[in-house]
Amino acid sequence: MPGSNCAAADKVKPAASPAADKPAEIAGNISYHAQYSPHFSPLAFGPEEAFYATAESVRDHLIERWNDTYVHFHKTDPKQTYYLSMEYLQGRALTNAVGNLGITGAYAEAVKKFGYELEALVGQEKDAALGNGGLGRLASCFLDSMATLNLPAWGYGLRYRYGLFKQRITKEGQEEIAEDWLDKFSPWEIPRHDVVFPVRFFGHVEILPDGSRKWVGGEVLKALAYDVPIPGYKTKNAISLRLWEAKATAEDFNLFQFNDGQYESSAQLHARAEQICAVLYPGDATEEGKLLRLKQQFFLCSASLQDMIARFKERKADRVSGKWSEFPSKVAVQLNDTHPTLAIPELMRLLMDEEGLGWDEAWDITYRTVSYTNHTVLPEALEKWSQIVMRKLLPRHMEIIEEIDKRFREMVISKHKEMEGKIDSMKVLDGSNPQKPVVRMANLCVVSSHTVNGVAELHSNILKQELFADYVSIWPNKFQNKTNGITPRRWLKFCNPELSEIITKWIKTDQWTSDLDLLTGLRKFADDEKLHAEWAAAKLACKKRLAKHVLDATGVTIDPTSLFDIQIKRIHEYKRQLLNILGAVYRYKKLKEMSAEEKQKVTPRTVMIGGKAFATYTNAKRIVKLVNDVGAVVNNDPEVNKYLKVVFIPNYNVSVAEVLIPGSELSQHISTAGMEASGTIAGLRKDRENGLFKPDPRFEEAKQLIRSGAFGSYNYEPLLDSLEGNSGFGRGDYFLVGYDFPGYIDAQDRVDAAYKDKKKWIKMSILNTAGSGKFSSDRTIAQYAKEIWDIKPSPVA
Ligand code: B1N
Repeated sequence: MPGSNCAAADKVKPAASPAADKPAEIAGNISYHAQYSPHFSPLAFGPEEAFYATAESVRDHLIERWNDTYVHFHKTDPKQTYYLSMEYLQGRALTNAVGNLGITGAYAEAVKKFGYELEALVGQEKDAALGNGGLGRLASCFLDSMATLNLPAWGYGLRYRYGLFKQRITKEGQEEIAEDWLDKFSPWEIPRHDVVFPVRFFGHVEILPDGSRKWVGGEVLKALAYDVPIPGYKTKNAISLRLWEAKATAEDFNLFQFNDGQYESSAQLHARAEQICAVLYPGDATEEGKLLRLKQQFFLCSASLQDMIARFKERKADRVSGKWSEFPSKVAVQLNDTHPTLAIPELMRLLMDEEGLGWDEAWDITYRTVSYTNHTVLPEALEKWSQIVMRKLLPRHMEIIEEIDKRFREMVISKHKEMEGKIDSMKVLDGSNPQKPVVRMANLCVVSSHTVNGVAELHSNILKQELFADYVSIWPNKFQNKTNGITPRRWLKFCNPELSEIITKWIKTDQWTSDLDLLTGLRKFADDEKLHAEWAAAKLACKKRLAKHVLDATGVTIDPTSLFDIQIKRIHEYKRQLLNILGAVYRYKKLKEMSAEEKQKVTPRTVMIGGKAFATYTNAKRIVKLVNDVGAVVNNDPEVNKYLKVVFIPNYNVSVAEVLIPGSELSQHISTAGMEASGTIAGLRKDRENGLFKPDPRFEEAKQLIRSGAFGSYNYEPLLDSLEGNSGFGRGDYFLVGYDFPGYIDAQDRVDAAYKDKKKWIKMSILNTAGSGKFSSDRTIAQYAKEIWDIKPSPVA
């Protein structure tokens, strides 16, 4: 019985080797892990113990494939891509692993022998939340697609001890709690005691007798690899997500000091090593916080590049002594935003100072190896590092960056005289403020990469026409677009089995899971009444599951037949959750003014907003508080709560998204145009500054209701103030909520009307799904492979 004091071995004979398809043998292997990979007392085999033993059993399958894939790549020596990212939002792994391996049914049967449902065990797993939002989840979807497409490709990241914080909602609003995802252990990672590299910080540069330069001194930490096998869907390939952990050595431990009772100073370097991988994003309000983030970035870059070079050498004996010109035809490095930019000077340093190459050869190799993805044009997200800090922490890299900058400027003057006037904005080093000279990381990336890409058609056009326009005249072929995508396995097949089955049934194939364009096959059934009935039933099932989650997480009961309106993403003023909640406030006010008869005609709606606010981002936290306060009033108002509920979904993360997304009917993506796209925004802001903007009375009504105290006495004045006045960042309605409010309300009225026409709504839903094939990350990754990396599928036989 679940949770009883009954050891696994009492029930099932242990078996050391896993058999993929026979539930009895799988159960034996689970039992084996419960006994021989013990982490718990043998007396209990509750859901938690059962989860860990099951995960370890699944891991056996993963390790087999992962080893085979490594050996296969070693023997065939294909060109390999390394994706460098400070973030991966992996979420849970069990459902995905058994799903990709095609052994879900067998494992579900097997765990029944212990009295468990697989879904119940799945819920035991903690999310691996080593990322913030879109950028991190994109990296995780990419890994799934790389493995599925049999591409020789790996991810590199950091093994943060604590993931993104856990969000708790209290009377005060958001509270952050450290997310201890490694509290017990992660069954999916394999510590690689054979993969260790030194990483240096601080120190100085020495000039050797032969004129070469060497970085010495400072402090040296060890980077230890943890491998997370990433299985492809319906393939034998499993690739690696290699996460680095920082360690100090025994030599760094001062036994003398320790014995002398100086416990803290005896283990100083150990403490500093622990800091590096402690958290995902150290608060950067202080100089220490900034330095730590830079250390993290360099740690990732240095360890990963040393590892790539070691593998390059490992694959062919004669590479030990060189053949460096071959490097770019064997290695592609993709920088996920500017966060791993230091890979550029670090590769230069390793090639010159460690391998003895000259500048020109090292530069040619680096340039042909590295490419860079830009994810945003938001000015405050474009990283700039203090030259002073950089020179202190990484003196040799600062020299190399200076040389890159100098050579770039010389190149422009000698080859593109017409661009000379633009050098100041294009160059890498910006010393315009002598007190605070900075390195512009995006410029360093553009200058040093063979390819730069944006992540959506519109965004890439802005890069070419605005942010990086000057570089386009120097390198017309450097800039590309790679429209983002998501993995259809996790985000459709596994999280929405109801809809998946219907799709497979109607298009008569399940191949859409690896060829999402096949969804166009739904189009010809868009008016079929039988499909409509099945489609509606599947959606209702997902909405009921979501309603249960909402009840469990918040205590609020929501009506599964109401329109589920969802906005889930990091809380940010530019993403405009404030526009959404002001819209809900306005809707509430109108409902209050309606007669009972008028209300009968209203489309009942449940507004759900979920997302985490950065711990020090005060206005974002005020928005969280406001959504909760509005919900508390609206949901408890018997006059309106049949027609409107407002719910803040706490602790939005990947596994919560897996419940929310299938149940969503209206997905709100209402960021200010121009924050991720172009347009006439500058003109609109000018209008405000000149007093030409006239706010819509409905906008004033909504704000007034909040000011009246209808949602409690919390001081929302600073938040509402940000929507008023005429100028300044964060004031003067910089994100144009007031400007878009009337259009937004009108659009929501059209949504209400459309939802009433059930037939039309379902048809739209079917056609949207049918047209979503392009947004598979398989398509995205296939394009990266062909158009940027020049790598080819290499399936394990
Ligand atoms: O990257 C996603 C896009 O879909 C989103 O539109 C974009 O906002 C997001 C600094 C970022 N851009 N920039 C970041 C993340 C962490 C950090 O420290 C910037 N995230 C995005 C995937 O392309």
